Amino acid sequence: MSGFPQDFLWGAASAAYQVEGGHDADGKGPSIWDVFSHLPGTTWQGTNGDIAVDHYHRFREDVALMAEMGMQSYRFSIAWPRLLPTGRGAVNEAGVQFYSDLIDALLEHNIEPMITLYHWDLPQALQDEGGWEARSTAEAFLEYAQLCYDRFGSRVKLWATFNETVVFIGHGYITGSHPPAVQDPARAVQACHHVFVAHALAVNAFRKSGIKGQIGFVNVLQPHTALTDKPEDVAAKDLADAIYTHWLYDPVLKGEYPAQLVAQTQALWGVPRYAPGDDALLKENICDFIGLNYYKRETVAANPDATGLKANHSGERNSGHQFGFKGLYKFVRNPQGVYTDWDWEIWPQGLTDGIMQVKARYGDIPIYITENGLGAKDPIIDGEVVDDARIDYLRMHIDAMESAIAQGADVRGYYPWSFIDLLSWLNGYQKQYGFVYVDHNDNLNRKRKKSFWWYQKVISSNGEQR
Ligand code: BGP
Repeated sequence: MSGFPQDFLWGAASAAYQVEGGHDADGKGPSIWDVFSHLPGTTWQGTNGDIAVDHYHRFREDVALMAEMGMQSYRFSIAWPRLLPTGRGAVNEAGVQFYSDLIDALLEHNIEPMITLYHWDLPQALQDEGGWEARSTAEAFLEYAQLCYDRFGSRVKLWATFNETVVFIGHGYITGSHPPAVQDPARAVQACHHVFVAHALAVNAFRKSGIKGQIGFVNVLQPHTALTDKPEDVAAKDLADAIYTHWLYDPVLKGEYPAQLVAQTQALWGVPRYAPGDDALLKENICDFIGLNYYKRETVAANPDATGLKANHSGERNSGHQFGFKGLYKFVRNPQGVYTDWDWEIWPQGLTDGIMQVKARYGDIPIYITENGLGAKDPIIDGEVVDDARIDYLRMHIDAMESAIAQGADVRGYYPWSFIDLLSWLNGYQKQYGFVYVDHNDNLNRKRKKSFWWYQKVISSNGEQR
C-alpha cells in the first residue's frame, strides 16, 4: 500500500499562454504577454506564445492523451482576454465555448478540471488603465470571476484565483523581467495588495454563487536555507521567509498581513494603502485550500553588496540564478547543491519541509501540489524521448510528498508541471517539462515520452509503483 489516500488526485498542470496559441483567434483580445513578448529583447530568442503548442485547436487530441495516461485531474488556466477581450463588459462567446468544450471533454474522460483564473495574462486594456496598481483591476477581476462561475461553475469544483503572486508581481514590478517591466518595490507592494483584494472579492462571490466546490490560491513554495550559521546569514534567511512566505500566504490564509513587515513597508514607502473595508474583506475570505508550486529551495546570505538579478534563461549551467536586495539578502548557489541546467537546485526534502512549514503556520489547510517538475533539454535516443532525469526528479518529489502525508499533512493532489512541453515564459520551448513531447519541426506533432508510461503506472497504482 502506498501512503496516498484513496481519493488522492493524480494530475498535471499547464497555463493558457504557455499552451493555447490562438492569440488572436475568434475574438480574443491581447494580453500583456502578447504585447510584452513582441518587444525586442524581452524573451529567450524572441519566443512567444502566439501559436504555443496550439492546444486551442488540438485540445481534443491533448485530452485524449491525458486520458490515456490516466490523469484524474487537469489544472489549466483561463485566458481572461479570451472571455473578456478588453477585461470587462462585452463577452466573447467563442472564448467561453472553447473552455466549455474543454471542460466537457475532460469530464467525458473522468478528468476533474481545476481552473486557475489568473495565470498572468492580464488583458492589455486593463494594463493601459494602470493594471494591478489600479484598484479598478480588482473590480474587473471580480466581474471576470463571476462570469467564469456562471458559465462553468456547475461543472467545475476546484478553483484557484491566482498563480504565484511572487512571480508576476516580483518580476513585473521589482526585477522588471515580466510585464509591465516596472522596477519599484513600493509599486510592487501596492499592486500586490490589489491582487489580494481581487482574490478576496472573488472568494466572496464564489461562496455566494452556490458552487459545490472549493476555492484557493496558488503560491510558490520556496523554503530557504541560510548559507552559514552566521547571525547575518540567518537574519537574511528569516527575512526571505517573511517576504516570500508570510507576505504572500498570510493575507489569503489568515486574512491579514504579517504585522512587522507591513510596518516596515509602510514606514519606508507608505504602502500598502488600504481602502475602507479591506481589512474585513481579507479576514472574511480566506481560502478553502492552498496550492503549492514547488521546484527548488533558495540558499540565502546577507547582502551588503548590490541589488541585482542574474538569470539563466539559456540552459547553460552556471550562467546565473542569483537575486539580491542590497542590505537585505541575496540568493546564492549552495555549495553542496545539485543543480539543473537552468541553475535551479534539486532538493526534494524541501517539498516535505515546505509542506510541514505551511502546516505549522496555517494549521490543517488542505493542500494541493499544483506544480512540480524538471525543466530540461530531453535526450532523444532512436526517436524516443528518454527523460530519465525527469522520472528521477518526480519520483524523489513524490517520495517527499508521501513523507509529508505520513507526518500528518492533508495533501490531496499532485499536478506535475506539466502535461505537455510548452512555452517557458522567458526560456522559450527548449526548457521542456512535459510527459508529452511536441515536435516544433514537424507540425507540432505530439509524442509520448518515457515519463508518460512511467506516470501512467504511478497513477494506476495510486503511487505505489514508482
Ligand atoms: C512557475 C509557473 C509556470 C511555469 C513554471 C516553470 O513559476 O507558474 O507557469 O512556467 O514556473 O518555470 P519556467 O518556465 O520559468 O522554467
